[in-house]
Formats: sequence, C-alpha cells, structure tokens
Amino acid sequence: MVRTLDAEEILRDGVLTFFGVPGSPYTRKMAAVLRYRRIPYRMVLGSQVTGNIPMAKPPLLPTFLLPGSDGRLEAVTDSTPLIDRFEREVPHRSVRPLDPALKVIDLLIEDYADEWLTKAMFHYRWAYAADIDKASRVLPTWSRKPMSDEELAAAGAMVSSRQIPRLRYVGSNETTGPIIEASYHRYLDIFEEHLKSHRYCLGARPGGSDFGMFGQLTQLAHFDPTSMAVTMERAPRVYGYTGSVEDLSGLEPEDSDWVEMSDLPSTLLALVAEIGRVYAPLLLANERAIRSGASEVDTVIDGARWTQQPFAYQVKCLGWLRASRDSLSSDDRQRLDRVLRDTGCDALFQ
Ligand SMILES: N[C@@H](CCC(=O)N[C@@H](CS)C(=O)NCC(=O)O)C(=O)O
Repeated sequence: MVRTLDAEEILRDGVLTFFGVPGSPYTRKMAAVLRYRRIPYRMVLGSQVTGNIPMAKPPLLPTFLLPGSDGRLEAVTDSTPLIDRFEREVPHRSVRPLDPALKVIDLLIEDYADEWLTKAMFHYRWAYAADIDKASRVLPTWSRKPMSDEELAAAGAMVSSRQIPRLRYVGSNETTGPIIEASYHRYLDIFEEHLKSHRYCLGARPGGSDFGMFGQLTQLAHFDPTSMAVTMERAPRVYGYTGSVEDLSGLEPEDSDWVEMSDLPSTLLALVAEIGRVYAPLLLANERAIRSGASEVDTVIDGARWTQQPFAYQVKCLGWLRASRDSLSSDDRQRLDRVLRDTGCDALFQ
C-alpha cells in the first residue's frame, strides 16, 4: 500500500510545497527556478495527497502553499510574481539582473515566453494527431494512480476533449496556426544563433527569461512530437539547453555574468525584435479589445489577420511590464528605451 501525504502534514512541517505536474510548463519553470536557487521544496502530484488542501481560484498549476498575512498557508498561483516573492525572501542566486534596465528586458522576455511561446506549446500539442495521441496517452499517467489500459484510454479521452476546445484561449485556429508556427521557427533560429556564443539568454547565468522559455521548451522541445522534430531539425542547441536548465543547482553565478546593457549581443536584440513583431501587437490589441468590451481581438500580426478571445489576464501582464519600466530612474529608463527603440516593443510603453 502506497502511503499518501496527508494535507495536515503539509500544513505543519514547514517544507515549501507546491502542486504541479510534469506536463505543465509553468510547473517545470518553477521547479527549475527553485533548484537553481537552491531553495528546498516538495512538489506534490495530485494523487499523492489526501485530505483538505487550500485550492487556488482559478485552480491553475503550479499552486504553491505559502503563508498569508495571518501566517496561515494559502494557495498562491502565477509564476512571475512568485519568482519575485522568492527573490525578496531569499537573496542569494538571484534570477533578476542587477542592472534595473536589464531587469525589465528579462521580465519582457519571461512574459513573452509565458504568454506567447505557450501558444506554440498548446497549438502543437492539440492541433496535430500524433501530438494529441501522445498527450492523451501520457498526461493522465502523471497525475493519477496506476490505471488499466481501459482506464487510461478513458482518462486520455477526457483530457483531450477538455483541452482541444481551449485552443481558443491561446488563439490557435486555422487563421493563426501558420503565424504561430512561423514565429516558433524564427524563435528557434534566433535562440540557436544566440546559444552559439552564450550559455543563457542574458549571459553566463540564467534569468527569469531563461526559466520562462525553459518551461515552454520542456514540452515543445522535449515532449510533443511535432514541435520536438521541428526543434531538433532547426535548433539542436536549444534542445540541449532545455536539458541543462532543468537543474542548474551546480552553477556558480557571478555578478559579472550578466550581459552589459551598453553592449547587448545582436542575437538578444533580434529576440527583442521578434517579441516586438508578434507579442507586442497582440498585447496592445488585446488591451484595446478588453477596454472597449469587444467580444473578439481582431487584429493584424506579422502581416496576417489574427483573431482570438480577449484575455483579461494579459492586460495585467502588460500592466506589470509598464510598472517595471515606470519604476526606473530616468537614466535607467533612457538606457532601456535606447535598446527598445524600433524593436516594436517600444509601442508597449507609449
Ligand atoms: N500565469 C500562470 C499560468 C499557469 C497555467 O496556465 N497553468 C495551467 C497548466 S500549465 C493550468 O493549470 N491550466 C488549468 C488546467 O489545465 O486545468 C503562471 O505563470 O503560473
């Protein structure tokens, strides 16, 4: 008999705990951040716990249990603010650049990974027969107790019938599918070129941007067969990077390991321009749609029509990005603006 963890035990023993699954990019992102930062943790799969645990609303993964203002553990989600909370609580091995202007670029790339690259992740997984088949046969095994073939088949059908209609949330449809794929190809080509001379996105130590990309790549490069083949064909270094970012507990980072704002690699500027080409116009069109109460985002991205459901959460993301730039001193803001000029990302802050 397998002993399951009792909820009471989790609430009592003081170990940093979160619920997640290996098929969730944000779960993988956070586990990798904690490993790199050498913050001890416990990741719990749904089937490993019994009893009443606090639930997040909406119930997203990963869900962390963290003390609230009254000291009692409460459910907390949303990876980027969680990373910043851990930065405040544990100073060593930071994933945020020391230079405040570079820190905004780190946040911008992390947000692109979380909110745009995830479109590619969701699209490849649920738009191609081979990918749907693999996800349906494997995903349920990660969160459930041992199952017979019949039970697994039924669980797989349930997962795919729940996830496929959700393609509309990320905006994957017949009009946008080709835009998403072309953008993933460009991302791979740019990042592959970058990795020819750099270990990580912002130099010789990883930033939040790396963990955001890593989370999506655990699925795109290492799990879903269609995107995995595309990744291997175009970008073997990106495939390898995905393996190494999983556990960077052995890296010894130095303050001087970050790239210099005054001398950013051209490949990093190309990545920022790619974000300006596809993600910035989407964030702005989505903001307009939400503000005007439109039922659909209907815009042009990369020269082609883009339609999707408006997404209130991404207005919040845009707000965080703007707040991070607003918090800069005027000198830092000028250094940032000089880098963003004519990349398309400058439009986010006008
Ligand atoms: N912005 C959140 C996104 C988290 C998220 O979307 N999680 C997905 C799994 S990767 C989820 O839990 N979806 C709900 C479901 O599948 O039922 C973060 O950064 O953590």
